[in-house]
Amino acid sequence: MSKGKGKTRGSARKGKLPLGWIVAGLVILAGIFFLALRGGQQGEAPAEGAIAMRAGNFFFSPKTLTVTVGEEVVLDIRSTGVHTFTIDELGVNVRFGTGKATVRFTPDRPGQFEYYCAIPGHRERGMIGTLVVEEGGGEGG
Ligand SMILES: [Cu+2]
Repeated sequence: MSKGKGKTRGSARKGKLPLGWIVAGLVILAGIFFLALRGGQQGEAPAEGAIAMRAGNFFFSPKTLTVTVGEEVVLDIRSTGVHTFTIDELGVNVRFGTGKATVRFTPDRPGQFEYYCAIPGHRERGMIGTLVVEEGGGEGG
């Protein structure tokens, strides 16, 4: 049993990245990923899967949303002016002002529903759209 420091595995290293470099690379990648995650949570990035929407005088954009029954809908709204996002049939009615707002709801049935702004006069001027709720888990026919 020799306790020497001599490296006798010379040929084994040939053509391979030293383990140290691999570990360092993974640590750096993990760090970047971690920072990115933190940034997402602390910043104003929308939630995962959120639908970006703009509301203004007098429109919603997009004018058609397609979602799935039973899956939570998260709308990341940027608004100019005071408006609401209202769907009578689904019991959704959220009021917000200029800036950012998040509207969450889960459609419990398929179909087409009208969403609109409930501020007097806005609906008539174009703040209206269509929510299409599709069946989940494949087509029923
Ligand atoms: Cu409005």
